[in-house]
Amino acid sequence: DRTTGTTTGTTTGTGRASAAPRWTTHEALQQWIEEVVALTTPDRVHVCDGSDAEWTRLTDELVATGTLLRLDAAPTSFLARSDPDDVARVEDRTFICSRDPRDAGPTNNWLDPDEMKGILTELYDGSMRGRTLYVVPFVMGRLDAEHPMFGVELTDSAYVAASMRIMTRMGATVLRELERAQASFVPCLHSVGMPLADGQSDVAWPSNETKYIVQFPEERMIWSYGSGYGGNALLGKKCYALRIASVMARDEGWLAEHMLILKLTSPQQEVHYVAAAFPSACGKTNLAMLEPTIPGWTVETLGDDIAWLRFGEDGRLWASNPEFGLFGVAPGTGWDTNPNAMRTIAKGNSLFTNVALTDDGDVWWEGMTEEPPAHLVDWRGEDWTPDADRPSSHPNSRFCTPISQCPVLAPEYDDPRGVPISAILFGGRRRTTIPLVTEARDWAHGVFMGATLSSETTAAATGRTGVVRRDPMAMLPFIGYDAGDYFGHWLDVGKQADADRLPKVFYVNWFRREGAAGDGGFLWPGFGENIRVLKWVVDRLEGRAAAKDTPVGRVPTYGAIDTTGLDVPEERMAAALRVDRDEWARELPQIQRWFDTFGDTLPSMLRDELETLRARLTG
Ligand code: GTP
Ligand code: SPV
Ligand code: MN
Repeated sequence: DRTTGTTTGTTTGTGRASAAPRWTTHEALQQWIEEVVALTTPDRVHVCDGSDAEWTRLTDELVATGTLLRLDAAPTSFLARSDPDDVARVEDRTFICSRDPRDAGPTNNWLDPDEMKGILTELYDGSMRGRTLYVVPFVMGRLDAEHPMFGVELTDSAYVAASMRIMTRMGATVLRELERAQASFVPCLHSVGMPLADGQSDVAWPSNETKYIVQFPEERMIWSYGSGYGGNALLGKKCYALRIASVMARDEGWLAEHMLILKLTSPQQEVHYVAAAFPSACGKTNLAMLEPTIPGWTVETLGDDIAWLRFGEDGRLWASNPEFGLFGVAPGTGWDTNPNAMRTIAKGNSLFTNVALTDDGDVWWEGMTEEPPAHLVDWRGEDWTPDADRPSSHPNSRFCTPISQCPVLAPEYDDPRGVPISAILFGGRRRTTIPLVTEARDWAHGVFMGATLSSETTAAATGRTGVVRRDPMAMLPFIGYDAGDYFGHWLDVGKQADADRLPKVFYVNWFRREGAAGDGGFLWPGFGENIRVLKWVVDRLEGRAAAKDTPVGRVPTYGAIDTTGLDVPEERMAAALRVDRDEWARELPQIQRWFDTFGDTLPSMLRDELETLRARLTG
């Protein structure tokens, strides 16, 4: 067939002049594939059509090579164990290679684009030897969008090709549309960086110690090398839909954000759509699929990780989820915390990575059930029993599953217009200081809340965990340009609409703990009980809930959060909602230092907000 073949004999000699196989009638794509083939010298090229037969072939091959293990208890799902050194996003190896270093800003790693291309071209030279190059034509968002957002990933990882089928709309229909329109696309080049010599047998998880995750914002191009894991390798996700898309959004007047989208229906049948930005592994998937604990409320899911927000003709911000699947944190996901995620993966067709294997051929991870099984094979492939002093699953182990299997998927997920957003929540993981919920006074104050958002680091990225860092709009690792300019863009977005059409902004913290140092247990039960906070948010939108003005914003008055049937004593509730002047006095210099890392790109409006906060706290 035209889409599969050996490249032998076509990559030597004079490049295009030789009889290169015709992979596509898309001229630029054909030429790019030829260039990559010539550079990386794969043994075969396969253009993915996205069919069921292809999925079967890919997963069969991955089982044969030992990358995947078919689950006896769930035969349409598979387990992968990664190399122990390739388990999360590598932020210190992630670069924004803008022409001018100033355009990468103080929060990104930068290298001159030509220099970076030199380094990577050397690494890519022959890097696919012995492997298949998969061509994955995909679209972020819908193919019937006004301007479909095309990408093509060239990867030497079958695991990545299979995962891309879950996470994006991809395959023959996308390629046909690309060809018909000769449309432009974001080129995404990916190699695990482990060529195979003649006769050399493969390992289960090929990768390279040297890793580079590189965005070229002006060229709208992505080059990734050395890692096969998650956001490092599934290039439609963080690299395209956030880093590159945030640059497009800046230029075109919209927003590409690290946000879940949910639909909330009140007992009075009022419908509100909420978007929420929490840093990695801080509760987006859980909130997006929340099962309410109070009667009459319904939550439906539209997205759990990425939202693209554009203004509608009505002057409101409309959000859509450009993804097609869920790539969720496994540990902590259980029938009591996130039953809808459990129901989603129970339907099969899922790839699990770095979780434990049960004796009857199913997956298990910490938090799935209260009691662990008596015996497991852990994520490294070693025997594990409950008395082991290490977790059975890696803290950043993941399930990758089609979003269409989510039993509470909102029908609007399939609406190309998206949904009009009533409220934006910012949230982080903070043991102290940040109240359970705070309402911003206005858009500028909301942008200040987002710009100063802070959270304890998690296992979603390599490096130390539990360290408080500023994570503006939960986008620190994903802003594709200068973060000061990004704040300015957020403020500009607010100027594009009437104030009463803009979403109201709230700041939430499910993770505040007992004790002055925040070293006790969680003050707030979280998970399904978070509906009580969402209820307060809706009641604020509808003008029926009480709030008191504090130096940091509006917090619920005593009793304004519905605690009916909830076993949280009054003092605990008060502690969760408390605005503590001493804690905030310690927060101020941290915010000041954060703002000082920006030069003149920090909008003066945000400095003004900081001075207002300072004055309110000391006044
Ligand atoms: P990414 O996919 O990395 O962007 O993460 P995410 O924001 O979708 O995080 P997710 O919902 O997967 O949650 C990550 C961890 O936070 C899990 O271990 C959850 O158990 C825990 N978590 C989520 N919601 C709550 C909550 O309301 N309270 C508490 N205490 N923990 C929560
Ligand atoms: C995150 O880290 O925010 C994720 C997982 O959603 S990854 O796709 O690896 O970026
Ligand atoms: Mn994420």
